[in-house]
Amino acid sequence: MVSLSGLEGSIVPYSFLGIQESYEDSSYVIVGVPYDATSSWMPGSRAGPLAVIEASRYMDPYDMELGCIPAEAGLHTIPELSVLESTPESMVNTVREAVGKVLDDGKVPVLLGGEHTLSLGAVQGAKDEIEVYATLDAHADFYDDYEGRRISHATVSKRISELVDEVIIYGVRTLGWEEREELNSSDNVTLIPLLAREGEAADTFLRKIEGKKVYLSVDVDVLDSSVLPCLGTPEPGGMSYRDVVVILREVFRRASIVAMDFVEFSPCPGMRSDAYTVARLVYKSIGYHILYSGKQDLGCGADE
Ligand SMILES: [Mn+2]
Repeated sequence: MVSLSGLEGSIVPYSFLGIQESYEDSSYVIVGVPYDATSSWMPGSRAGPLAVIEASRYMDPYDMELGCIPAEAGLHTIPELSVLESTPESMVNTVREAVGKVLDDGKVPVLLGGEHTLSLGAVQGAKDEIEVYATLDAHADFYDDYEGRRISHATVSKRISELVDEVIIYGVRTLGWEEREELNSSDNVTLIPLLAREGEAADTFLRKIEGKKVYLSVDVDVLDSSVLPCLGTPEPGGMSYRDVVVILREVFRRASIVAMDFVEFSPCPGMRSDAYTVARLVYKSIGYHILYSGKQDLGCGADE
């Protein structure tokens, strides 16, 4: 019999950042949603959560920009939700229940996709606590139905607009004609194209969320496809990593983020750097949340 007891302490858990605080003592709960059944072009985002978690295990918990260790707020990674074979409707229900439970327990859900559709379930679970659904996305995801589906990665913002008071979509750089028509007849949705005049688009977006309770969805295809090539629906002309981090910091500074997700990352075989980029965005977001929510005093931002 090989004894594993002596190995304790030398085993890095398969959890975000390789850290596994108890659920009870954690402020942030990482929830992987390995689902890509409605992806129209390239499926593969089912492997996103695991790739991001694996890459995150090689990231230093110290955040140089903030001068603190955000992980000290307590990170807990739950097992991936069992949704791989689910219908979109049943995946959405599973996500809704998970997010509702984490919020009821007074913690912040951090979801890793998986396709964008999961945001519908997450918003359902967070509905009573949010005023605004804000998303960074290259796409509007505003079809009323897509390929015969009402619940799909391409209809998710439209479905969410039927649930919440206000939807703000920032970073869009491609739009379907039918989406344009749908947007014109929706009065609670603001679409802010990335190609609006330099600086102006970001200001408009940030003004819109100022002081609000927000569900934040980061579709990582808002990044330029040269920065992050492994995506379900890549689109050139996007943001740099630096652009996104600067915007995210302002988002967390100005709004109260109730829950968040990072979706549509679809790992390419052999490519590791982009999984790490997504992991870094997730951890940056947790750090900014700690800095501006003021719930923990970990010394974040003290040197600034
Ligand atoms: Mn997208």
